[in-house]
Amino acid sequence: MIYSDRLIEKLKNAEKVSVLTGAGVSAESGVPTFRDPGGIWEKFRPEQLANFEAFMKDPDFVWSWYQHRREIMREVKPNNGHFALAEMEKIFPSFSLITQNIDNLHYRAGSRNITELHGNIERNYCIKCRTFFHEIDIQEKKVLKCTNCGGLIRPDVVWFGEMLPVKELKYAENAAADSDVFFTIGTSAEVYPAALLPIIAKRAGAYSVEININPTVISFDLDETLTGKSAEILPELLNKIKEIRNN
Ligand code: BJW
Ligand code: ZN
Repeated sequence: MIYSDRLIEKLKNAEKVSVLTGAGVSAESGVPTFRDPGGIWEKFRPEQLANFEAFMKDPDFVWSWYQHRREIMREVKPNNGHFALAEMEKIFPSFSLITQNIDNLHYRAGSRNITELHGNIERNYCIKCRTFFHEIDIQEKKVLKCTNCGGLIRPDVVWFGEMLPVKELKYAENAAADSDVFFTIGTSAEVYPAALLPIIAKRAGAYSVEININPTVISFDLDETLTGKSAEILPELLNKIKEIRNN
């Protein structure tokens, strides 16, 4: 990993650190990303499946796709990138982990101050009466109906055209604007409004760092890019942080 002296200096003194994660942090756990070659969206564009109209048109199809992903997400384990972020939470006085992921892997790795911008695949709710259902039978390939009112049950995730959860987005925007260092990790930064967070942080004066295997549309707007796999870079960075903050 190649990093600047400036980043080390910033991390040595940082009190408030925030992180935005995307599908790339879970890639090495075996969760397919959205927009990389071989990702789940190769056959379907994200907009085709992750929207309410698609669900209403063919609920069984969209539901079975989420069930398939639930199976993957339950089988996989957090990787060293998730674990390193959980450790960092204990080091900095303020540490906000903002994620676009719905896969629970940050929580399973031990992170606690997590803000989920796009929901969580384990939560589901009835589109008619809004009753929540947490334990959904993983074998069930067909869409389930609400036991209260018979309405369709959908995953509690944010589809295109839907508002992000208001409290979570507000928290994320405030955290971004109030950070000494802001990391953008494993996201293509193509989906809004999450993609604005690194820009908000940068404009508010945070030292803004990207960790990704490839350049993204925002790379040039940020202060520094660490190129490589997050499950490799984050543990190295954690070791460095431990070293410099003990001195
Ligand atoms: C590695 C790696 C390794 C690989 N190590 N890196 C402004 C401008 C233009 C459009 C809009 C705008 N504002 C809103 C919009 C519309 C839309 C939008 O953004 N469209 C764009 C496509 C242009 N946004 C919305 O609709 C949002 N809602 C909204 O704005 O509401 C307000 C509103 C509503 C109604 C009327 C008016 C206003 C909602 C967006 C919801 C996104 N939902 C999804 C699905 C969630 C559920 C599910 O999972 O099924 O969220 S789409 C999908 O994309 C998912 C992800 O969270 C999200 C981001 O993807 P991510 O994580 O970045 O993944 P990838 O695959 O894109 O990138 C992976 C990256 O990792 C790559 O860069 C790799 O290189 C890297 N990588 N391996 C490190 N090992
Ligand atoms: Zn109902």
